[in-house]
Amino acid sequence: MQPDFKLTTLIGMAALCCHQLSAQNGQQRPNIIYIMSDDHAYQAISAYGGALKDLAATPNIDRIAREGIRFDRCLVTNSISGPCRAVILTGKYSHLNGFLRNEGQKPFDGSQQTFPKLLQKAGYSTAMIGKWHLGSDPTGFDHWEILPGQGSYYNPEFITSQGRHTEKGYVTELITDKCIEWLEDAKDSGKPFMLMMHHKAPHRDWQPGPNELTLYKDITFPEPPTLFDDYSNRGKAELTQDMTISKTMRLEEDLKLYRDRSKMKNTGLNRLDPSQMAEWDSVYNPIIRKFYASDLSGDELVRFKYQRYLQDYLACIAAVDKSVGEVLDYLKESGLDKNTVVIYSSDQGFYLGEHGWFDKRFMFEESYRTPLLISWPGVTKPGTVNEDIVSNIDLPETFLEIAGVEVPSDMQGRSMLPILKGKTPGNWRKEHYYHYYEYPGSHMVKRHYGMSTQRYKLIHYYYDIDEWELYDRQADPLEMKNMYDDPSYARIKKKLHKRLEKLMLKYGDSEELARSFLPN
Ligand code: SGN
Ligand code: CA
Repeated sequence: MQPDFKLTTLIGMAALCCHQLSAQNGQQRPNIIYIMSDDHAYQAISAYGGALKDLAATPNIDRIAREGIRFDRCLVTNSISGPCRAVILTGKYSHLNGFLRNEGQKPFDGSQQTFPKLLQKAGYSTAMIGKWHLGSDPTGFDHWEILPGQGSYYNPEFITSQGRHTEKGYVTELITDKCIEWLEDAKDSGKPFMLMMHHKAPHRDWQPGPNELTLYKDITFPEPPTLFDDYSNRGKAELTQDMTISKTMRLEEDLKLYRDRSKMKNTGLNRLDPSQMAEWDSVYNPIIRKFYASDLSGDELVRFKYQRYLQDYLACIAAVDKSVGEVLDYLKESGLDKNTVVIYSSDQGFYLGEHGWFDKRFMFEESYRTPLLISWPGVTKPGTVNEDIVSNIDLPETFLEIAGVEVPSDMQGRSMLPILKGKTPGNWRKEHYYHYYEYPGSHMVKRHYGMSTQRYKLIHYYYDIDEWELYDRQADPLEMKNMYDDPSYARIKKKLHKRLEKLMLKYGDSEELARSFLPN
Protein backbone atom coordinates (compact mmCIF):
# COMPACT_ATOMS: atom_id res chain seq x y z
CA MET A 1 0.00 0.00 0.00
CA GLN A 2 2.59 2.49 1.20
CA PRO A 3 4.94 2.49 -1.86
CA ASP A 4 1.97 2.64 -4.24
CA PHE A 5 0.50 5.54 -2.36
CA LYS A 6 3.82 7.39 -2.50
CA LEU A 7 4.22 6.72 -6.17
CA THR A 8 0.74 8.02 -7.00
CA THR A 9 1.31 11.07 -4.84
CA LEU A 10 4.59 11.76 -6.60
CA ILE A 11 3.07 11.35 -10.03
CA GLY A 12 0.19 13.58 -8.98
CA MET A 13 2.58 16.25 -7.71
CA ALA A 14 4.66 16.06 -10.89
CA ALA A 15 1.56 16.43 -13.03
CA LEU A 16 0.39 19.40 -10.99
CA CYS A 17 3.83 20.94 -11.21
CA CYS A 18 3.96 20.54 -15.00
CA HIS A 19 0.44 21.93 -15.22
CA GLN A 20 1.34 25.00 -13.17
CA LEU A 21 4.61 25.50 -14.98
CA SER A 22 3.09 25.33 -18.42
CA ALA A 23 0.26 27.59 -17.29
CA GLN A 24 2.84 30.10 -16.04
CA ASN A 25 4.65 29.94 -19.33
CA GLY A 26 1.37 30.45 -21.09
CA GLN A 27 1.69 27.05 -22.68
CA GLN A 28 -1.29 25.34 -21.15
CA ARG A 29 -3.86 24.84 -23.86
CA PRO A 30 -7.15 26.65 -23.20
CA ASN A 31 -10.12 24.90 -21.65
CA ILE A 32 -13.41 25.02 -23.51
CA ILE A 33 -16.89 25.15 -21.99
CA TYR A 34 -19.61 24.97 -24.58
CA ILE A 35 -23.02 25.74 -23.06
CA MET A 36 -25.97 24.88 -25.24
CA SER A 37 -29.56 25.49 -24.29
CA ASP A 38 -32.49 24.15 -26.26
CA ASP A 39 -34.75 26.46 -28.29
CA HIS A 40 -33.36 29.63 -26.72
CA ALA A 41 -34.30 32.48 -29.07
CA TYR A 42 -31.80 35.34 -29.39
CA GLN A 43 -34.84 37.61 -28.89
CA ALA A 44 -34.84 36.33 -25.28
CA ILE A 45 -31.23 37.26 -24.43
CA SER A 46 -30.88 40.80 -23.14
CA ALA A 47 -27.37 41.16 -24.58
CA TYR A 48 -29.06 41.04 -28.00
CA GLY A 49 -31.31 43.97 -27.11
CA GLY A 50 -34.85 43.57 -28.40
CA ALA A 51 -38.24 44.21 -26.91
CA LEU A 52 -37.92 41.77 -23.99
CA LYS A 53 -34.58 42.93 -22.67
CA ASP A 54 -35.80 45.01 -19.74
CA LEU A 55 -38.67 42.80 -18.65
CA ALA A 56 -36.76 39.51 -18.82
CA ALA A 57 -33.06 40.27 -18.59
CA THR A 58 -30.39 37.57 -18.73
CA PRO A 59 -27.59 39.27 -16.76
CA ASN A 60 -25.35 36.22 -16.51
CA ILE A 61 -25.48 35.18 -20.15
CA ASP A 62 -24.85 38.85 -20.92
CA ARG A 63 -21.57 38.62 -18.97
CA ILE A 64 -20.18 36.43 -21.77
CA ALA A 65 -21.11 39.08 -24.34
CA ARG A 66 -19.64 41.81 -22.17
CA GLU A 67 -16.35 39.97 -21.82
CA GLY A 68 -16.28 38.70 -25.39
CA ILE A 69 -18.08 38.65 -28.72
CA ARG A 70 -21.76 38.72 -29.54
CA PHE A 71 -22.35 37.07 -32.90
CA ASP A 72 -25.35 38.60 -34.63
CA ARG A 73 -25.65 36.27 -37.56
CA CYS A 74 -24.87 32.72 -36.52
CA LEU A 75 -26.95 30.57 -38.90
CA VAL A 76 -27.72 26.89 -38.41
CA THR A 77 -27.63 24.38 -41.25
CA ASN A 78 -30.87 22.52 -40.40
CA SER A 79 -33.00 24.14 -37.71
CA ILE A 80 -33.93 21.27 -35.43
CA SER A 81 -32.33 19.65 -32.40
CA GLY A 82 -30.71 16.30 -33.28
CA PRO A 83 -29.41 17.47 -36.66
CA CYS A 84 -27.86 20.62 -35.13
CA ARG A 85 -26.12 18.54 -32.50
CA ALA A 86 -24.77 16.14 -35.13
CA VAL A 87 -23.46 19.07 -37.20
CA ILE A 88 -21.66 20.52 -34.19
CA LEU A 89 -20.03 17.18 -33.37
CA THR A 90 -18.94 16.35 -36.92
CA GLY A 91 -18.52 19.66 -38.74
CA LYS A 92 -20.49 18.13 -41.60
CA TYR A 93 -23.88 18.88 -43.13
CA SER A 94 -26.71 16.46 -42.33
CA HIS A 95 -26.50 14.64 -45.66
CA LEU A 96 -22.93 13.63 -44.80
CA ASN A 97 -23.17 12.98 -41.05
CA GLY A 98 -26.32 10.90 -41.64
CA PHE A 99 -28.52 12.64 -39.04
CA LEU A 100 -31.20 14.43 -41.05
CA ARG A 101 -34.14 14.82 -38.68
CA ASN A 102 -35.42 13.96 -35.20
CA GLU A 103 -38.34 11.76 -36.19
CA GLY A 104 -37.98 8.44 -38.05
CA GLN A 105 -34.22 8.80 -37.81
CA LYS A 106 -31.61 6.06 -37.23
CA PRO A 107 -29.43 6.75 -34.16
CA PHE A 108 -26.38 8.96 -34.73
CA ASP A 109 -23.42 6.94 -35.99
CA GLY A 110 -21.03 7.54 -33.10
CA SER A 111 -18.22 5.65 -34.82
CA GLN A 112 -17.58 8.57 -37.18
CA GLN A 113 -15.06 11.35 -36.66
CA THR A 114 -16.16 14.01 -34.16
CA PHE A 115 -14.36 16.95 -32.61
CA PRO A 116 -14.56 15.57 -29.02
CA LYS A 117 -12.74 12.44 -30.22
CA LEU A 118 -10.03 14.56 -31.81
CA LEU A 119 -9.65 16.66 -28.66
CA GLN A 120 -9.55 13.55 -26.51
CA LYS A 121 -6.81 12.10 -28.70
CA ALA A 122 -4.88 15.33 -28.31
CA GLY A 123 -4.89 14.98 -24.52
CA TYR A 124 -8.03 16.89 -23.51
CA SER A 125 -10.38 15.64 -20.80
CA THR A 126 -13.82 15.65 -22.40
CA ALA A 127 -17.32 15.54 -20.95
CA MET A 128 -20.90 15.75 -22.14
CA ILE A 129 -23.64 16.47 -19.58
CA GLY A 130 -27.34 17.07 -20.32
CA LYS A 131 -29.57 16.80 -23.39
CA TRP A 132 -27.95 14.70 -26.10
CA HIS A 133 -30.89 13.69 -28.30
CA LEU A 134 -28.98 11.59 -30.82
CA GLY A 135 -30.30 8.12 -30.03
CA SER A 136 -26.94 6.39 -29.55
CA ASP A 137 -24.58 6.64 -26.55
CA PRO A 138 -22.06 9.49 -26.69
CA THR A 139 -18.58 8.64 -27.97
CA GLY A 140 -15.39 10.66 -27.56
CA PHE A 141 -16.08 11.63 -23.94
CA ASP A 142 -14.15 10.60 -20.82
CA HIS A 143 -17.32 11.29 -18.92
CA TRP A 144 -20.94 11.54 -20.03
CA GLU A 145 -24.32 11.73 -18.36
CA ILE A 146 -27.27 12.44 -20.60
CA LEU A 147 -31.04 12.82 -20.51
CA PRO A 148 -33.03 10.16 -22.34
CA GLY A 149 -34.50 11.74 -25.51
CA GLN A 150 -35.96 15.14 -24.68
CA GLY A 151 -35.59 14.51 -20.94
CA SER A 152 -37.92 15.72 -18.17
CA TYR A 153 -37.94 19.02 -16.31
CA TYR A 154 -38.79 17.64 -12.87
CA ASN A 155 -37.12 14.67 -11.16
CA PRO A 156 -35.52 13.63 -14.46
CA GLU A 157 -33.89 10.39 -15.47
CA PHE A 158 -30.24 10.40 -16.51
CA ILE A 159 -28.33 7.81 -18.52
CA THR A 160 -24.71 6.96 -17.83
CA SER A 161 -22.59 4.07 -19.11
CA GLN A 162 -23.91 2.20 -16.06
CA GLY A 163 -27.58 2.56 -17.03
CA ARG A 164 -30.50 4.79 -16.02
CA HIS A 165 -31.34 6.43 -12.73
CA THR A 166 -33.74 9.13 -11.54
CA GLU A 167 -32.74 12.20 -9.57
CA LYS A 168 -34.90 14.47 -7.49
CA GLY A 169 -34.85 18.12 -8.48
CA TYR A 170 -35.15 20.49 -11.42
CA VAL A 171 -33.27 19.53 -14.55
CA THR A 172 -31.46 22.86 -15.12
CA GLU A 173 -30.15 22.90 -11.56
CA LEU A 174 -29.16 19.22 -11.64
CA ILE A 175 -27.20 19.65 -14.88
CA THR A 176 -25.43 22.70 -13.45
CA ASP A 177 -24.36 20.86 -10.29
CA LYS A 178 -23.10 17.91 -12.31
CA CYS A 179 -21.06 20.20 -14.55
CA ILE A 180 -19.47 22.08 -11.67
CA GLU A 181 -18.65 18.78 -9.96
CA TRP A 182 -16.97 17.56 -13.14
CA LEU A 183 -15.08 20.84 -13.51
CA GLU A 184 -13.70 20.42 -10.00
CA ASP A 185 -12.21 17.05 -10.97
CA ALA A 186 -11.04 18.32 -14.35
CA LYS A 187 -9.27 21.23 -12.68
CA ASP A 188 -7.09 18.89 -10.66
CA SER A 189 -6.35 16.52 -13.53
CA GLY A 190 -3.57 18.66 -14.98
CA LYS A 191 -5.08 18.26 -18.45
CA PRO A 192 -6.91 20.89 -20.47
CA PHE A 193 -10.61 20.11 -20.72
CA MET A 194 -13.63 20.50 -22.96
CA LEU A 195 -17.10 20.36 -21.42
CA MET A 196 -20.38 20.28 -23.34
CA MET A 197 -23.05 21.50 -20.93
CA HIS A 198 -26.40 20.97 -22.64
CA HIS A 199 -29.55 22.26 -21.02
CA LYS A 200 -32.98 20.87 -21.77
CA ALA A 201 -34.57 24.25 -21.04
CA PRO A 202 -36.31 26.19 -22.44
CA HIS A 203 -37.77 23.42 -24.66
CA ARG A 204 -41.52 22.92 -24.99
CA ASP A 205 -43.63 22.48 -22.75
CA TRP A 206 -41.72 25.18 -20.83
CA GLN A 207 -42.06 24.02 -17.20
CA PRO A 208 -40.55 26.67 -14.92
CA GLY A 209 -38.43 25.50 -12.01
CA PRO A 210 -39.46 25.74 -8.36
CA ASN A 211 -37.47 28.96 -7.91
CA GLU A 212 -38.94 30.73 -10.93
CA LEU A 213 -42.61 29.70 -10.72
CA THR A 214 -43.88 33.16 -9.91
CA LEU A 215 -41.18 35.21 -11.66
CA TYR A 216 -43.16 36.49 -14.65
CA LYS A 217 -46.70 35.41 -13.86
CA ASP A 218 -48.00 38.98 -13.66
CA ILE A 219 -45.83 40.53 -16.39
CA THR A 220 -47.30 41.61 -19.72
CA PHE A 221 -44.79 41.29 -22.54
CA PRO A 222 -44.80 43.35 -25.74
CA GLU A 223 -46.29 41.54 -28.74
CA PRO A 224 -44.27 41.08 -31.91
CA PRO A 225 -45.63 43.11 -34.85
CA THR A 226 -46.35 39.92 -36.84
CA LEU A 227 -48.33 38.04 -34.17
CA PHE A 228 -51.39 38.10 -36.43
CA ASP A 229 -49.60 37.30 -39.69
CA ASP A 230 -52.03 35.88 -42.28
CA TYR A 231 -49.23 34.59 -44.60
CA SER A 232 -50.47 36.55 -47.59
CA ASN A 233 -47.70 37.27 -50.13
CA ARG A 234 -46.07 33.96 -49.30
CA GLY A 235 -46.53 30.34 -50.31
CA LYS A 236 -48.12 27.05 -49.31
CA ALA A 237 -45.40 26.16 -46.83
CA GLU A 238 -46.18 29.15 -44.62
CA LEU A 239 -49.91 28.58 -44.94
CA THR A 240 -49.92 24.89 -44.13
CA GLN A 241 -47.48 24.66 -41.20
CA ASP A 242 -48.79 23.48 -37.84
CA MET A 243 -47.03 25.74 -35.36
CA THR A 244 -49.25 28.69 -34.62
CA ILE A 245 -49.99 30.01 -31.17
CA SER A 246 -53.63 30.28 -32.20
CA LYS A 247 -54.27 26.71 -33.43
CA THR A 248 -51.35 24.45 -32.47
CA MET A 249 -50.49 25.64 -28.97
CA ARG A 250 -52.49 23.61 -26.46
CA LEU A 251 -54.22 25.23 -23.50
CA GLU A 252 -53.53 22.28 -21.25
CA GLU A 253 -50.22 20.59 -22.16
CA ASP A 254 -48.49 23.77 -23.34
CA LEU A 255 -49.97 26.51 -21.22
CA LYS A 256 -50.64 24.39 -18.09
CA LEU A 257 -54.31 25.39 -17.98
CA TYR A 258 -55.22 21.86 -16.95
CA ARG A 259 -58.80 20.93 -16.38
CA ASP A 260 -58.05 17.28 -17.05
CA ARG A 261 -55.07 16.53 -14.81
CA SER A 262 -54.56 13.10 -16.39
CA LYS A 263 -53.10 15.01 -19.37
CA MET A 264 -50.19 16.06 -17.16
CA LYS A 265 -48.59 12.73 -17.90
CA ASN A 266 -48.18 13.71 -21.56
CA THR A 267 -45.55 16.27 -20.55
CA GLY A 268 -44.08 14.59 -17.49
CA LEU A 269 -45.74 17.01 -15.07
CA ASN A 270 -46.99 13.92 -13.23
CA ARG A 271 -43.37 13.41 -12.10
CA LEU A 272 -43.66 16.10 -9.44
CA ASP A 273 -43.70 14.81 -5.88
CA PRO A 274 -46.50 15.97 -3.54
CA SER A 275 -44.62 18.97 -2.19
CA GLN A 276 -43.46 20.11 -5.65
CA MET A 277 -47.02 19.64 -6.90
CA ALA A 278 -48.45 21.67 -4.04
CA GLU A 279 -46.14 24.57 -4.92
CA TRP A 280 -47.00 24.22 -8.59
CA ASP A 281 -50.72 24.20 -7.91
CA SER A 282 -50.49 27.22 -5.64
CA VAL A 283 -49.22 29.21 -8.63
CA TYR A 284 -51.20 27.67 -11.51
CA ASN A 285 -54.60 27.00 -9.93
CA PRO A 286 -55.51 30.69 -9.60
CA ILE A 287 -54.37 31.25 -13.24
CA ILE A 288 -56.54 28.31 -14.36
CA ARG A 289 -59.60 29.53 -12.45
CA LYS A 290 -59.28 33.03 -13.82
CA PHE A 291 -58.80 31.82 -17.39
CA TYR A 292 -61.82 29.50 -17.54
CA ALA A 293 -63.99 32.17 -15.93
CA SER A 294 -62.99 34.68 -18.61
CA ASP A 295 -64.28 32.94 -21.74
CA LEU A 296 -61.75 34.49 -24.12
CA SER A 297 -61.92 33.89 -27.85
CA GLY A 298 -60.49 35.09 -31.19
CA ASP A 299 -57.61 37.55 -31.10
CA GLU A 300 -58.01 38.08 -27.37
CA LEU A 301 -57.41 34.38 -26.78
CA VAL A 302 -54.29 34.47 -28.98
CA ARG A 303 -53.02 37.46 -27.00
CA PHE A 304 -53.63 35.65 -23.75
CA LYS A 305 -51.90 32.49 -25.00
CA TYR A 306 -48.90 34.52 -26.15
CA GLN A 307 -48.52 36.03 -22.67
CA ARG A 308 -48.85 32.66 -20.89
CA TYR A 309 -46.33 31.17 -23.35
CA LEU A 310 -43.76 33.88 -22.70
CA GLN A 311 -44.29 33.86 -18.95
CA ASP A 312 -43.36 30.17 -18.76
CA TYR A 313 -40.72 30.16 -21.50
CA LEU A 314 -38.86 33.12 -20.00
CA ALA A 315 -39.07 31.65 -16.50
CA CYS A 316 -37.29 28.53 -17.83
CA ILE A 317 -34.62 30.82 -19.26
CA ALA A 318 -34.18 32.59 -15.93
CA ALA A 319 -32.99 29.27 -14.47
CA VAL A 320 -30.61 28.76 -17.41
CA ASP A 321 -29.26 32.26 -16.85
CA LYS A 322 -28.68 31.50 -13.17
CA SER A 323 -26.89 28.30 -14.19
CA VAL A 324 -24.56 30.24 -16.47
CA GLY A 325 -23.87 32.63 -13.59
CA GLU A 326 -22.94 29.73 -11.32
CA VAL A 327 -20.52 28.31 -13.87
CA LEU A 328 -18.92 31.72 -14.49
CA ASP A 329 -18.62 32.30 -10.74
CA TYR A 330 -17.03 28.90 -10.28
CA LEU A 331 -14.50 29.62 -13.03
CA LYS A 332 -13.58 32.89 -11.37
CA GLU A 333 -13.28 31.49 -7.86
CA SER A 334 -11.15 28.59 -9.06
CA GLY A 335 -8.93 30.77 -11.25
CA LEU A 336 -9.91 28.68 -14.27
CA ASP A 337 -11.51 31.71 -15.90
CA LYS A 338 -8.15 33.03 -17.11
CA ASN A 339 -7.60 30.14 -19.47
CA THR A 340 -11.12 29.03 -20.33
CA VAL A 341 -13.09 29.86 -23.47
CA VAL A 342 -16.82 30.05 -22.67
CA ILE A 343 -19.36 29.67 -25.45
CA TYR A 344 -23.10 30.17 -25.02
CA SER A 345 -25.46 29.08 -27.77
CA SER A 346 -28.71 27.25 -28.46
CA ASP A 347 -29.29 24.24 -30.71
CA GLN A 348 -31.29 26.60 -32.98
CA GLY A 349 -33.42 29.72 -32.82
CA PHE A 350 -37.13 29.90 -31.96
CA TYR A 351 -40.26 31.92 -32.70
CA LEU A 352 -41.66 33.98 -29.86
CA GLY A 353 -44.90 34.82 -31.63
CA GLU A 354 -43.29 36.22 -34.80
CA HIS A 355 -45.51 35.18 -37.76
CA GLY A 356 -47.93 33.93 -35.10
CA TRP A 357 -45.62 30.99 -34.40
CA PHE A 358 -43.70 29.07 -31.81
CA ASP A 359 -41.17 26.30 -32.73
CA LYS A 360 -38.49 26.59 -35.47
CA ARG A 361 -37.54 24.70 -38.72
CA PHE A 362 -38.13 27.52 -41.25
CA MET A 363 -35.35 29.55 -42.85
CA PHE A 364 -36.76 32.82 -41.50
CA GLU A 365 -34.38 34.66 -39.21
CA GLU A 366 -35.87 33.81 -35.80
CA SER A 367 -35.31 30.07 -36.23
CA TYR A 368 -32.45 30.12 -38.73
CA ARG A 369 -30.30 32.29 -36.45
CA THR A 370 -29.08 30.96 -33.14
CA PRO A 371 -27.57 33.02 -30.35
CA LEU A 372 -23.79 32.77 -30.07
CA LEU A 373 -21.65 34.47 -27.46
CA ILE A 374 -17.96 33.66 -26.94
CA SER A 375 -15.55 34.97 -24.35
CA TRP A 376 -11.87 34.11 -24.17
CA PRO A 377 -10.01 36.24 -21.66
CA GLY A 378 -7.00 37.95 -23.16
CA VAL A 379 -8.11 37.11 -26.71
CA THR A 380 -11.65 38.33 -27.42
CA LYS A 381 -12.04 42.09 -27.15
CA PRO A 382 -14.70 42.81 -24.50
CA GLY A 383 -18.04 44.00 -25.84
CA THR A 384 -17.39 43.14 -29.49
CA VAL A 385 -20.36 42.78 -31.83
CA ASN A 386 -19.76 40.71 -34.94
CA GLU A 387 -22.03 40.61 -37.97
CA ASP A 388 -20.22 38.08 -40.16
CA ILE A 389 -22.18 35.07 -41.38
CA VAL A 390 -20.94 32.35 -39.08
CA SER A 391 -22.60 29.00 -38.52
CA ASN A 392 -22.95 26.16 -36.04
CA ILE A 393 -20.95 24.10 -38.55
CA ASP A 394 -17.95 26.35 -37.77
CA LEU A 395 -17.89 25.44 -34.08
CA PRO A 396 -15.99 22.13 -34.20
CA GLU A 397 -13.20 23.59 -36.31
CA THR A 398 -13.05 26.60 -34.02
CA PHE A 399 -12.73 24.35 -30.98
CA LEU A 400 -10.00 22.29 -32.62
CA GLU A 401 -8.01 25.37 -33.56
CA ILE A 402 -8.40 26.85 -30.09
CA ALA A 403 -6.85 23.63 -28.81
CA GLY A 404 -4.10 23.72 -31.43
CA VAL A 405 -5.36 20.50 -33.02
CA GLU A 406 -5.16 20.06 -36.78
CA VAL A 407 -8.51 20.43 -38.53
CA PRO A 408 -9.42 17.45 -40.75
CA SER A 409 -9.91 18.44 -44.37
CA ASP A 410 -13.33 16.77 -44.60
CA MET A 411 -14.98 19.13 -42.11
CA GLN A 412 -17.21 21.61 -43.96
CA GLY A 413 -17.20 24.69 -41.75
CA ARG A 414 -14.45 27.17 -41.10
CA SER A 415 -12.58 28.01 -37.94
CA MET A 416 -13.66 31.29 -36.36
CA LEU A 417 -10.34 31.66 -34.58
CA PRO A 418 -9.26 34.74 -36.59
CA ILE A 419 -12.61 36.37 -35.80
CA LEU A 420 -12.13 35.61 -32.10
CA LYS A 421 -8.75 37.28 -32.39
CA GLY A 422 -10.38 40.36 -33.92
CA LYS A 423 -9.81 39.97 -37.63
CA THR A 424 -12.30 38.52 -40.09
CA PRO A 425 -10.44 37.03 -43.07
CA GLY A 426 -11.12 38.91 -46.34
CA ASN A 427 -12.44 35.75 -47.95
CA TRP A 428 -14.90 34.89 -45.15
CA ARG A 429 -18.18 33.38 -46.44
CA LYS A 430 -20.69 35.74 -48.02
CA GLU A 431 -23.50 33.20 -48.22
CA HIS A 432 -24.76 30.28 -46.18
CA TYR A 433 -26.38 26.98 -47.19
CA TYR A 434 -29.39 25.41 -45.43
CA HIS A 435 -31.36 22.15 -45.76
CA TYR A 436 -34.29 21.03 -43.60
CA TYR A 437 -35.79 17.53 -43.99
CA GLU A 438 -38.34 16.63 -41.29
CA TYR A 439 -41.61 16.42 -43.25
CA PRO A 440 -44.18 15.03 -42.88
CA GLY A 441 -43.72 15.35 -39.13
CA SER A 442 -44.32 17.53 -36.08
CA HIS A 443 -45.38 21.05 -37.06
CA MET A 444 -45.61 20.14 -40.76
CA VAL A 445 -42.94 22.48 -42.08
CA LYS A 446 -42.23 21.38 -45.63
CA ARG A 447 -38.78 20.19 -46.66
CA HIS A 448 -36.69 22.99 -48.05
CA TYR A 449 -33.18 24.04 -48.88
CA GLY A 450 -31.79 27.44 -49.71
CA MET A 451 -29.15 30.03 -49.20
CA SER A 452 -28.83 33.34 -47.45
CA THR A 453 -26.56 36.32 -47.98
CA GLN A 454 -26.57 39.26 -45.58
CA ARG A 455 -29.38 40.79 -47.60
CA TYR A 456 -31.22 38.11 -49.58
CA LYS A 457 -32.62 34.67 -49.04
CA LEU A 458 -33.53 32.13 -51.69
CA ILE A 459 -35.61 29.16 -50.55
CA HIS A 460 -36.88 26.11 -52.41
CA TYR A 461 -39.72 23.97 -51.03
CA TYR A 462 -39.06 20.96 -53.18
CA TYR A 463 -40.84 18.00 -51.73
CA ASP A 464 -44.61 17.73 -52.21
CA ILE A 465 -44.70 21.20 -53.74
CA ASP A 466 -42.27 23.02 -55.99
CA GLU A 467 -42.23 26.61 -54.76
CA TRP A 468 -39.44 29.13 -54.63
CA GLU A 469 -39.30 32.14 -52.34
CA LEU A 470 -37.02 35.15 -52.31
CA TYR A 471 -36.76 37.62 -49.45
CA ASP A 472 -35.01 40.96 -49.34
CA ARG A 473 -34.22 41.56 -45.69
CA GLN A 474 -33.13 45.10 -46.36
CA ALA A 475 -36.49 46.13 -47.83
CA ASP A 476 -38.49 43.68 -45.74
CA PRO A 477 -36.76 42.90 -42.42
CA LEU A 478 -39.76 41.00 -41.05
CA GLU A 479 -39.74 38.69 -44.10
CA MET A 480 -43.39 39.18 -45.03
CA LYS A 481 -43.16 39.33 -48.81
CA ASN A 482 -41.92 36.73 -51.25
CA MET A 483 -40.33 38.64 -54.16
CA TYR A 484 -39.53 35.60 -56.28
CA ASP A 485 -41.92 36.47 -59.11
CA ASP A 486 -41.43 40.21 -58.90
CA PRO A 487 -39.81 41.37 -62.18
CA SER A 488 -37.67 43.94 -60.40
CA TYR A 489 -35.86 41.05 -58.68
CA ALA A 490 -35.21 39.07 -61.88
CA ARG A 491 -31.50 39.87 -62.02
CA ILE A 492 -30.75 39.23 -58.39
CA LYS A 493 -32.83 36.04 -58.55
CA LYS A 494 -30.65 34.71 -61.36
CA LYS A 495 -27.50 35.49 -59.43
CA LEU A 496 -28.80 33.89 -56.25
CA HIS A 497 -29.73 30.74 -58.15
CA LYS A 498 -26.16 30.48 -59.44
CA ARG A 499 -24.73 30.97 -56.00
CA LEU A 500 -27.06 28.36 -54.53
CA GLU A 501 -26.02 25.84 -57.21
CA LYS A 502 -22.40 26.49 -56.40
CA LEU A 503 -23.00 25.99 -52.69
CA MET A 504 -24.76 22.67 -53.29
CA LEU A 505 -21.87 21.53 -55.40
CA LYS A 506 -19.36 22.64 -52.80
CA TYR A 507 -21.08 20.76 -50.00
CA GLY A 508 -22.02 17.73 -52.10
CA ASP A 509 -25.77 18.13 -51.67
CA SER A 510 -28.62 17.88 -54.18
CA GLU A 511 -32.36 17.29 -54.36
CA GLU A 512 -31.69 13.84 -55.82
CA LEU A 513 -29.54 12.94 -52.82
CA ALA A 514 -32.26 14.14 -50.43
CA ARG A 515 -34.83 12.02 -52.25
CA SER A 516 -32.56 9.01 -52.10
CA PHE A 517 -32.43 9.25 -48.27
CA LEU A 518 -36.09 10.06 -47.82
CA PRO A 519 -38.06 8.81 -50.79
CA ASN A 520 -41.44 10.41 -51.53
C1 SGN B 1 -41.23 17.76 -29.48
C2 SGN B 1 -42.15 18.97 -29.37
C3 SGN B 1 -42.17 19.73 -30.67
C4 SGN B 1 -40.76 20.06 -31.11
C5 SGN B 1 -39.94 18.79 -31.21
C6 SGN B 1 -38.52 18.97 -31.64
N1 SGN B 1 -43.50 18.55 -29.03
O1 SGN B 1 -41.76 16.82 -30.37
O2 SGN B 1 -42.93 20.91 -30.48
O3 SGN B 1 -40.76 20.71 -32.34
O4 SGN B 1 -39.94 18.17 -29.91
O5 SGN B 1 -37.83 19.88 -30.83
S1 SGN B 1 -43.85 18.20 -27.47
O6 SGN B 1 -45.28 18.37 -27.33
O7 SGN B 1 -43.43 16.84 -27.25
O8 SGN B 1 -43.11 19.12 -26.62
S2 SGN B 1 -36.26 19.80 -30.80
O9 SGN B 1 -35.80 21.05 -30.21
O10 SGN B 1 -35.91 18.68 -29.98
O11 SGN B 1 -35.83 19.68 -32.17
CA1 CA C 1 -34.18 22.55 -29.98
